Amino acid sequence: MRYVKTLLTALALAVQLPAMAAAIPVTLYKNPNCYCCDLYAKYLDENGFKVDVINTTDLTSIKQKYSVPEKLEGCHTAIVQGYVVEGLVPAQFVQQMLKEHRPIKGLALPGMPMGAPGMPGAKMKPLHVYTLDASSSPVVFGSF
Ligand SMILES: [Cu+2]
Repeated sequence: MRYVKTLLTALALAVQLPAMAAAIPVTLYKNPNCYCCDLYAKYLDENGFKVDVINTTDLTSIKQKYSVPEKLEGCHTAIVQGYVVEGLVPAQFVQQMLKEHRPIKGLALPGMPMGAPGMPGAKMKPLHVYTLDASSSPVVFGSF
């Protein structure tokens, strides 16, 4: 029994260490009353990121500061390696953008659609992640 316990501990460490080493820092600005943002922060933490949550009741000025267009607004705004990640964008798209060093300002998943990371329920239809770019109308970066 003791051996099994030691083995399990060793396995758990082996699984955790690489993920911790590679964790990408994220600063996430959210309203203290929005619960899906907390679940989304937890989701990012479990998917290769290390999230620093900052509660604020003045998200409007954060969105203005990072020039998030009104039609692309989500319930929180996150900053990752100089990119803006607006709303409940799946981790895979954030990782893809970082890996490919995309020449965009960031990504956005507008609103709080069901089935997005941090939101309960099933998707009603495919959800689209848009590029954040002040110069042009939104372009679909990816769908899920
Ligand atoms: Cu939220």
